[in-house]
Amino acid sequence: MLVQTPDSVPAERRAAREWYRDAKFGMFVHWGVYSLLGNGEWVMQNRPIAVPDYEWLASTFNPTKFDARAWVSLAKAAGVKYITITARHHDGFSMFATKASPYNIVDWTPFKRDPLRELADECRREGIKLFFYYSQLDWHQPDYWPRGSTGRNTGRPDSGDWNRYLDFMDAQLTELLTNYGALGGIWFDGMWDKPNAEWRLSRTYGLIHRLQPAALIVPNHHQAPLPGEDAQTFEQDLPGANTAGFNTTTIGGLPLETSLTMNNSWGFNLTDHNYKSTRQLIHYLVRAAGVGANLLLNIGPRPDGTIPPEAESRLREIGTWLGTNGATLYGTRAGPIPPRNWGATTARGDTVYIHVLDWADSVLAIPSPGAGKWSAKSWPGGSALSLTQLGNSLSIVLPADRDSPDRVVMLLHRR
Ligand code: JFZ
Repeated sequence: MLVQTPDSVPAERRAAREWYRDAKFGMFVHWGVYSLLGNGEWVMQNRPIAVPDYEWLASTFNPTKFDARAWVSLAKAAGVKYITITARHHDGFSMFATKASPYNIVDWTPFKRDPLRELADECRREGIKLFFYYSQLDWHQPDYWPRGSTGRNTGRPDSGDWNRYLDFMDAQLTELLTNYGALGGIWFDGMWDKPNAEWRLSRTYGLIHRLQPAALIVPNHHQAPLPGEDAQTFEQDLPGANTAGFNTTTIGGLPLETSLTMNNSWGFNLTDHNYKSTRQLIHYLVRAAGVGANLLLNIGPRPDGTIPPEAESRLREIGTWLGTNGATLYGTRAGPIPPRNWGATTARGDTVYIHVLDWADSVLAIPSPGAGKWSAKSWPGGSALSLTQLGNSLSIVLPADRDSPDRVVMLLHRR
């Protein structure tokens, strides 16, 4: 078993963790064979679809309009610092060139291209970090045996070799960490399917850290972090909240990330137009930063490789907003005032940013973030705002624009 004390994390990875804490905003991409059916990434399990039928479907996957440059240029316009994309989801289909199984986009489909290679090259050119989502759960491989709580209705034999399955995963991870340049890291998901299985985590994590000492391991198991892991993730909820029922752990000292769907689906859903508004998404991003967490905001590209217009327009609008307000989020840490109904706070050095998200009035009273005298300026613009200090609280006359998604106040120590 790997024993991890803070000192045993090498300098490269400590630096990568700080980079990741600064990043604040990532783009999550769920894209695969399932996108063809327009009913989310769980369609194989939910319908259910037997392995031979799904294999035929995979043989038709031909996303001729996929354009890595368009995707990465959208990511840049949105203001994200990294992309996390499904290299292999629970359906077991590899969206990359792999020698470990013919069931992959290059060998199995008329497309024959490796979209992850194209994306990795483009991300490197544009300074966006790339993370690979990798499912530990598999609904296709016979060796994923004994089965867990899902994947029982795909017509596989009741036998398999678990260790061979784990070797298969290690072989694929070796390819992902060898053939695509420096990665941001690996985003693991699916262990929850067999919580009591021997996942050989220390061996797999050791392999990853050996191949790329700066790659982060981001697990989506929603348990307390295990040795070798670099972040704590939350899903469909802010750290500290648990409306979706996924987030039952307490927040520890590792970097935090929360993933979110823009509508109600991860993988492409043809009829789900229930998108959150740009304003709601900005609020989520700000509230995540207010607890020190990154927002990993999902898109589900269509099977032809294009991105749904509702998702694209929202990403561009968030990016425009970040163009003006990004300095109050990127590189900050959770602010001194914990989340409030009215909003959230972030901080960089001595500067505190008060993000007023839901407050109808023109004056806001808050606890003083620290001893001494404070002054307030509006962001952007930097014009002085009237501030009255009364004991341990500050009353601030807010920037006038009440319709803005976030009235940002910059608080500075008065000298
Ligand atoms: C998982 C996947 O099953 C899903 O398809 C999607 O990729 C999402 C981002 O991650 O969903 C999860 C993962 C973990 C839990 C619940 C749903 N959990 O631990 O409760």
